[in-house]
Amino acid sequence: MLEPSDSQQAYEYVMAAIEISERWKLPVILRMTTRICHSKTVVSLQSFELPPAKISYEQDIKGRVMVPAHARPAHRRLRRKLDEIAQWSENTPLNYLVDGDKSLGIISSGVAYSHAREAAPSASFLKLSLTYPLPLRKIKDFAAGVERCVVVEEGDPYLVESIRTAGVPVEDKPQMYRFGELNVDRVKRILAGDAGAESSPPPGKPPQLCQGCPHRSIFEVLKKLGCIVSGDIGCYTLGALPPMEALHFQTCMGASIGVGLGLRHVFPEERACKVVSVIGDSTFVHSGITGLVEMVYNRPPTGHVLVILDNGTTAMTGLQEHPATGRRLDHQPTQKLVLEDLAKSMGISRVFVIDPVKDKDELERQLSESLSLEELTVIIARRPCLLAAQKIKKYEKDAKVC
Ligand SMILES: Cc1ncc(C[n+]2csc(CCOP(=O)(O)OP(=O)(O)O)c2C)c(N)n1
Ligand code: SF4
Repeated sequence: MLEPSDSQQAYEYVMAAIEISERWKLPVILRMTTRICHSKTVVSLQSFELPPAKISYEQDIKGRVMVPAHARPAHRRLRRKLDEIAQWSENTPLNYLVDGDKSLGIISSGVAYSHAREAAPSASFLKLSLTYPLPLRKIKDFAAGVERCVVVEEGDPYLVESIRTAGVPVEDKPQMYRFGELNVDRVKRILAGDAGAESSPPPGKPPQLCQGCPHRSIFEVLKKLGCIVSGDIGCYTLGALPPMEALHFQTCMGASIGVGLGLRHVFPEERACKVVSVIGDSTFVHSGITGLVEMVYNRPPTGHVLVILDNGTTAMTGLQEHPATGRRLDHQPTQKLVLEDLAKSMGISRVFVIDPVKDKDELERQLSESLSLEELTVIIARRPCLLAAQKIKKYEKDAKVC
């Protein structure tokens, strides 16, 4: 696992991760945390040696098919590789020392390192960028060479626990700093051993659905009908926040259907028939389809209602295309996955396509009727995202010209 501390390292470590991965044939995690992703620092571009354009293929069944007979030796290989990487990590420039005053040594990683450099500019540092497996000899030597050694890491105490387990006495941060992000002031307090109450941060502006977002009218209807809504991840997750508070569950991408079905199965009947699953079009294509198969295969006694919020794009992550838009990521036309045809092909007869803004009354009527029937219903609430609507029109026009 590699942990960058700023934009430059985020850029460079992509290539470092590829090199490690290619050399040891292992997946490498590039651990990006909130502040690294949401900050900007100057980046100097570098010329990297790219791997050969032509990939050669060699058959390696024992390495690529993990039946038990292959998995047992693979486990030994994995441990061997991790030992090798741990040895290599003792000398790689990814883990580096910053000379300073020996009265205070700080072991740090990720964005916490940048905060710590600012909080204690004259201290000695061991900056760990390869944080799994750890260079324990380097860490021991560093800790032995300073009077006081503090581990400054954001979040849960992974580094400090691993280092202490290896028998190296290091200072931890007080428990309160385990929660929330660190910043320069908090790191100063950690170094001062200050566990006193912190002033509360200024209230942030909570995110909201855009004014006029087509998702809004759907949540208004769901709320009006007193639905128990099993939701998913996308712009529409904001339907959970006040004043709407009309989305009641969200677990992981695609879980809305399975969770909704589970509720339908275990709730008493009068409550079960209020459960609705709500999922965005992109999320549905990504990992909701298996849930729809389950809905048909293990049908709850009260049936189920699924609403697919088809705004014609992947709004939350930046308006990307997906298989149900009929365009590839570069917006060029391709075969379109037709959501209503897919649902019908699974044997669901009650499939409706409704514009949730123009035909809001019809949406309410149809939802209300569907909740009263013990059947399987799929409602596709189709209306483009406000931010995507103009672009979609242009892509469609360009496609016609071609
Ligand atoms: C496993 C996983 N991959 C990627 C993401 C990032 N992500 C968040 S929302 C989202 C898709 C949202 O699109 P859609 O469901 O169409 O809803 P919209 O934002 O358009 O309302 C993605 C890919 C994630 N949360 N989880
Ligand atoms: S970006 Fe689109 S989907 Fe997201 S809140 Fe705004 S209008 Fe709604």
